[in-house]
Amino acid sequence: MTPSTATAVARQTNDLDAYWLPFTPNRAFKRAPRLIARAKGMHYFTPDGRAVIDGLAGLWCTNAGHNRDPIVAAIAQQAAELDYSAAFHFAHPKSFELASRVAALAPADLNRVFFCNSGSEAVDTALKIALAYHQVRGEGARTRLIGRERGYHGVGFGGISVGGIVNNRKFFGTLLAGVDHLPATYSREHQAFTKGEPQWGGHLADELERIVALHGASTIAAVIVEPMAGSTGVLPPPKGYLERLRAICDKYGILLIFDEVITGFGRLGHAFAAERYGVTPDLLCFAKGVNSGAVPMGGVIAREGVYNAFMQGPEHTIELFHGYTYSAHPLACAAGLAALDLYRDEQLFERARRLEPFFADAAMTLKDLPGVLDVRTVGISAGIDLATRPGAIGERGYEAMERAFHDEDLVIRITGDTLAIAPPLIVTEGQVVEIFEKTARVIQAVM
Ligand code: PXG
Repeated sequence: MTPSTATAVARQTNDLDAYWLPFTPNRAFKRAPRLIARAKGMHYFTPDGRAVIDGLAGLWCTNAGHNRDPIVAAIAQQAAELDYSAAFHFAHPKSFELASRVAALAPADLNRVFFCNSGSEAVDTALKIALAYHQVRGEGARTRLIGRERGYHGVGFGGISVGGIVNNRKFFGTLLAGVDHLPATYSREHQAFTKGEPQWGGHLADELERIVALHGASTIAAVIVEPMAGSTGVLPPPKGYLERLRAICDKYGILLIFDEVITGFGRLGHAFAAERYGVTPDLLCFAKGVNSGAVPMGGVIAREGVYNAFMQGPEHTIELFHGYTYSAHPLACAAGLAALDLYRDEQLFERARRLEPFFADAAMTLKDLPGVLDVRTVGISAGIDLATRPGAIGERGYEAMERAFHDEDLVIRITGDTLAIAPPLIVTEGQVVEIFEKTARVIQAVM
């Protein structure tokens, strides 16, 4: 290699230009990159060896902590044994094993598991199953989908159509037709500084009655909500809200979909939020925590009756024209089985449930800092609203995230001027205190 080619190669491999980062201001990032080289347990390590505490479990996914030995070993062993086998017309043993284990964690008769590779795909899968379910039962006029303002359901066209975040929608054309939205359940006036489920807001579920009255129940296929809205800043459901949605859906034959991509696998102290709230949806979307974020994976758990509606007709015909090359990928399944073992053996869901009051108290220490407009908590997650700088939405939040990383060795999440904190479920009480003390200093620094 000539010296000049070597320089060119070196420049190429260190060049930040080619990579277009997702959901990131690329130019600002590339001016001051935040690079992560390794991770273990509760910590990331930068290329120069700085330990950074992970206050967000990756992106709400590494619930068992980073680089856990049993998960790493399971992936390595699986890669050596079977890298991939055809997902259509064939299957490998671990796909059945993981489906059974996931179904066993889900409440009631949520016991049929369809695999995909992300939360966005899980949402598209659930919406398609809902539409097809009505079709195969002879109610093909049920095509309307109902989401919610401030909802996040990933970035597929289905997900952004039922989602309620304007920036995720307004650039992308007309989206799916026939979608309506429930109002968001958050009101600072009625709910500020609440630990857990707010008292106010259960009545907002009755807005579904208004939508049914407008369109007619016979045109509505499904309602999709996050039991706790994560992306828009940790919005726990008001008391009674989910129960009322369930009752109205039952009354009109509408399917209820819970998007548990964030709330699944322990975030709220239970395997699923459906268990915490005692409300069983007809379809439940999961991803992220299913294998502690180690390999891309998502899925949908369907109730027995939904699955059975498809199992009609001649046995040689495909019942659902949907699936992905990497549905139930062997590496994702192997990682999933190892993660579920860790959740069970270390009782991480129970641990999260026990830790919740301590976590909530620690979060509320931020309450009286200047510029803090609200602190909300539920399970092992907290949302903190900061006052917006005049004319500069999101600037203070962005600076908080930068300062947290560079000055406090802490990763937090931001959405606008709202901070989110949701560490891995292995977090200790001492680390909870550390995370919120660092966050307090960051908030003071950006005011
Ligand atoms: N549904 C919900 C409820 C989610 O939170 C998705 C679907 C999409 O998942 P995928 O795997 O396609 O990204 C999500 C993802 C955040 C943040 O802090 C949230 C998510 C992802 C990244 C960041 O706002 N949630």
